[in-house]
Amino acid sequence: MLNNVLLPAMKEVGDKFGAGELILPFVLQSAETMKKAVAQLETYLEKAEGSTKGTVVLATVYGDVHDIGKNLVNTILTNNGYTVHDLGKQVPISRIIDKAVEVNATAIGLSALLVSTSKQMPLAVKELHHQGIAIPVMIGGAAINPAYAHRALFVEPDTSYEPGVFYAKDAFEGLSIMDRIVVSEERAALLETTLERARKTLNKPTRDSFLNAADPSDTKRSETRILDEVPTPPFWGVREMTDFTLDDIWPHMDMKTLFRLHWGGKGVKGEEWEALLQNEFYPRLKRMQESAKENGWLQPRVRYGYFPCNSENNDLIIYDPEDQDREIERMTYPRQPARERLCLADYFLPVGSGKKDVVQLQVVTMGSVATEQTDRLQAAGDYSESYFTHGLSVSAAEGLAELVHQRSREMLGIGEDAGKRYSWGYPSCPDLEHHVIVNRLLDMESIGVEVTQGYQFNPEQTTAAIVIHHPDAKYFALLRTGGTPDAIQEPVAAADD
Ligand code: B12
Repeated sequence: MLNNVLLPAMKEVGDKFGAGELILPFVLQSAETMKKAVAQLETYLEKAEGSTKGTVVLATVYGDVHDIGKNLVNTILTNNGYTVHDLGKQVPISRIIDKAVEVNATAIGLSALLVSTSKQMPLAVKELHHQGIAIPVMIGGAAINPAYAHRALFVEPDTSYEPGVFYAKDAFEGLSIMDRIVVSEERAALLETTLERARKTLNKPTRDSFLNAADPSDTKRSETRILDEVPTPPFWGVREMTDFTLDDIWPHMDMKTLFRLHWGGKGVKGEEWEALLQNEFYPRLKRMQESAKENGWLQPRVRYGYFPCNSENNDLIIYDPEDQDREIERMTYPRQPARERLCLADYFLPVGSGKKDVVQLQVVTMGSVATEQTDRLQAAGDYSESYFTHGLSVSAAEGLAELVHQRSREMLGIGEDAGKRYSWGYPSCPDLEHHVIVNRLLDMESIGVEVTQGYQFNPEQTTAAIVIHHPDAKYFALLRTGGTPDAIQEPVAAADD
């Protein structure tokens, strides 16, 4: 029953997903059914009877709290015949390796959200190599791509990690990699093609080489206008914004991103899309918004502030709101090496102007309850409900960031489209390390947000931003030439979080 009916059925579900005939939430509902059916069968099955295709130790890396991706991989592998040991999030490399050795893992699976935390992956491969442990490693996550895995494969410039390092763009690619790893001829072929491609990648420029394309000694200001007047903030310093409800957030949510990206409706067209909206997404959204209000699993909080500031070369100098000539923080931004040679600092009045400018900083979160709700549903096998819940909580966080930005424009008395909001980790301000400075300025702990070792925010449905009032502000990338380096450079989302 398992091998001739259920597993082939799940394979068919995977194929339909791959062909764009079935969206992720419905794949997850199939996995829920599979889980219940297998639970029935297991009462008759002796575990030893080879009822597993292989063992995978799965983890979200140290410093990273993003687990929806990992959970999807766990769900797809578990319900396609693999035994998964899911170690959770923020997992140190030593614990992952110890578990993999203990359970004689067929493979290790690592997940991360950000470039900063993804750096744990090549470190883990080096440690495995160093300890002489030969277990294939699969990696995935929003901020990496195949080239990243190619680099992680080479533990020394001319030494590759023998069992292989494999990038998977989604859970089903992870499944097909596993299905090849467990068949020795297939595994050898996979390793060979991966090595071949990796050797080619080694000669390509890395992300860092692009970021470092921005020459820090190039500090000559761009042609960006120096404003005569700057807005007066409603107050100097930091406050918690409290005069809003979830009902105020919903209108600021980007429905297209929610339905297409966070709820997996990408690629559905025409009548089928209309039907999905009318029969599924709209009624579900209404139901979940009501449930969030009644059961309190979305707890939005905001810290924001206005600081006197000036630019100096590529630096944004932030002064003490109480003593406006006293410098308290300084953030250096990369300058485009070509084209308009833009740099975020240029949007502020230079020190020499003799006047202080104003910068707004904000951090918004949906709180840890959203994550607990998502984890509870995942643990109970309600995979699709967990996915929808994570999606709505993420979209609400983005909506809240937009609400705060809109309110700030009103308070500054500038047009509703004036200025721009930038989040660290995106091209025009790539340094996630700045989150530590922003935390000092905004005291994020006071609304339950911490910055992890990987410069990520915990709870995960949190975003921070620098808001620039300059009417000419625009989003820009540092890239000099085309071609994709080995990690995200161009913004995926239309605008910064
Ligand atoms: C949703 C989202 C958010 C949400 C939620 C984030 C969260 N923690 O869940 C919010 C709005 C809160 C957010 C915030 C931020 N974000 Co954001 N975010 C995204 C977005 C749009 C989608 C990520 C996502 O959830 N995808 C859906 C899940 C299911 O996919 P996934 O995790 O990638 O997993 C799948 C595959 O990758 C693969 N996979 C993943 N892991 C593994 C492991 C194995 C073994 C295998 C086989 C497969 C596999 O399979 C999974 C299932 O198919 C991405 C861009 C993008 N389109 O990917 C940017 C992105 C990740 N964010 C980015 C940034 C910068 C941020 C912020 C730092 C911005 C800021 N300064 O505030 C914050 C940080 C948040 C924090 N907690 O620290 C950047 C990261 C770039 C970088 N420099 O590292 C990205 C890449 C956008 C960009 N273009 O630059 N973000």
